Amino acid sequence: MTTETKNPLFNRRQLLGTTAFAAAAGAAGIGSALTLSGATATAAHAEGQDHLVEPGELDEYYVFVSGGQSGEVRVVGLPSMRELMRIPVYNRCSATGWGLTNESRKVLTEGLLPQTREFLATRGGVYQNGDLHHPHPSFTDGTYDGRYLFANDKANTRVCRIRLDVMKCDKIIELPNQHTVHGLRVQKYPKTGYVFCNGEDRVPIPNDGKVLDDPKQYHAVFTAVDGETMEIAWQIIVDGNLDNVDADYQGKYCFATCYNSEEGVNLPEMMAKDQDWVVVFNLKRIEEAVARGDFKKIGGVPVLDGRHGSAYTRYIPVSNSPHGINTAPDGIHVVANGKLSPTVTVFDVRKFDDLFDDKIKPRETVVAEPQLGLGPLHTAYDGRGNAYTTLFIDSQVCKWNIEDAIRAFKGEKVDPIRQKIDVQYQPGHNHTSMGQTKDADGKWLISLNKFSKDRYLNVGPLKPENDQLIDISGDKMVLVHDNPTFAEPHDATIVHSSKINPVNVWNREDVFFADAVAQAKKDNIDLLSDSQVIRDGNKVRVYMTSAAPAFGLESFNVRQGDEVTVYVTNIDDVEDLTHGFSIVNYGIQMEVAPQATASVTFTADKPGVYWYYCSWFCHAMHMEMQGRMLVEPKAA
Ligand code: K7E
Ligand code: CUA
Repeated sequence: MTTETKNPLFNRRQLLGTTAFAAAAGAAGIGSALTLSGATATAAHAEGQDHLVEPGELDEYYVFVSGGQSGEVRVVGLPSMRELMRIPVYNRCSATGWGLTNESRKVLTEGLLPQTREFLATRGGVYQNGDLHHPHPSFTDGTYDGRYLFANDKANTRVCRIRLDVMKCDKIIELPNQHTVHGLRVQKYPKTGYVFCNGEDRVPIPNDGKVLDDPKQYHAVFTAVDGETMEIAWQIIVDGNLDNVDADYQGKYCFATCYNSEEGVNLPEMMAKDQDWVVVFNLKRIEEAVARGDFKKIGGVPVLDGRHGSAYTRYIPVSNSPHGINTAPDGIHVVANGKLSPTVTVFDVRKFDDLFDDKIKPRETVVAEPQLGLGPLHTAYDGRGNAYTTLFIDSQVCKWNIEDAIRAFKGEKVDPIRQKIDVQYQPGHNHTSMGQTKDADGKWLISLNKFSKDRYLNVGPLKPENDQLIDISGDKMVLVHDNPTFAEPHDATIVHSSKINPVNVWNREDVFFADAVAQAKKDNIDLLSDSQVIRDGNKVRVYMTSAAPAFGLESFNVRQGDEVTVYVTNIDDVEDLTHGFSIVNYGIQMEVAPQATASVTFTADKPGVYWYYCSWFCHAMHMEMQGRMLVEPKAA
């Protein structure tokens, strides 16, 4: 091993530098002339669509933004870029009690594999972290249907589902056989349907320590989850590491970018070759194989072999280490983004039938390969035939025309690049309004930038990310707004507000707190009117209502060592009248929204007087909305 391989950062700089330098010569001519300088962009501000949402007015779009390593999803209004809500998923949330309440712990634990449950038994029973990159809403017939949002956890190999009617996560499952989930997208047609989950790292299957430093025996796995049941539909083993994924608009194929075709375990090995590939999955063939039993059952789920030579997959060579892959709203074109190459590769999905019938070679599905600039990572669309690709190294968004890129590929003298705009700085994903559906409307683009550097007041060594709003409704892109964000948006989806219809008040029949309702029924308690303590051996169930400004119980008694479950039901039927329940010095806190029941279980191991109070401001007498838990000492 050389000294260089021991210092991957140094090596990466070197590698990026080399690629960057090589590509710069080619891209510079196109880039500089069309780039709006910072000064020009500011001057052009007035040209942009009005992005200001006046006080009292509502935004036109919801944006579901990933919280990256914070583990949550954020709901943002567009064009104002105001943060509207945070939805805890893989994180713990002090405000809502996510990770503390029985309802959230059920979601966090019921989908874990048995061995993980065992692993977490001495660690509080739940993972404390997650890394949520890709939030994607469910589709029906090529556009959003407002039912669910799905997202990956790169850190602990999980997939979640968020109900968009209540904006709460209702399912989290852990994927067997897989090591990390990175790319996640959903089936667009006829509906979701499948949630496609890219396994990034390669590990032995099973990963039980019998195989260690023998990378030849490592595998990456691609998983299709059934979005309705949140069960694994099937898995398929592939060659290489999977990065990002997308699906077609016909319901026939999905496709993933792959890096590390070398199957190396360090950076120089992973970068050795000039080419990696895009792998295309044939959904019909896979479904038929599952139906006729042509799979191995591993970890309780059907696993197919999709490595080179498989009937279920095709591998299309592209330049080394491609990153994002994005289907255009025309339903025909798919763009794989070069990352280390200054190019993007455009496929025509109509050619995939012939590819699988071996009538054409893999590269014959490529219809364009424009050179855009340095570090192309992700591409978005305006529904008018234009694509917008982030250039990570150049800190730009490049607008280019798909048809012109196809003509140029055929040898015509035409420049597909329409404009480059500077963004601040180093963009990862970018997104257009409704741009990941057939209803792309071409009004707005957000560029999710990894570095903000000097764009905001200095907040110390850790800086915010910078999400920028760009008006794409006219011929020219115009930067209109900077929005700082905390760790760390990767991906987002911009959904027209007409597609989402959340409720204001919980339905008492909701399954989210059905366990509490069932237990109350057994205890002969009417949650909407009764406040009562039920002792059941050393288990104590405390039922109380909350109605501004009072809990149904002024106090309750338990004994030291009791296992106590407190059920709080918010009987206020008023929009936005949320109560909370917090027990001082007991680490207990939960949100109880209108007409919800929330519950929490803990051991009363400290004797004494402990006040509980309402933690969400609800009334002029909110401070007085409190009571006492009296814990009798064991000796007494
Ligand atoms: Cu490009 Cu995880 Cu979608 Cu980050 S990924 S940028
Ligand atoms: Cu109830 Cu504050």
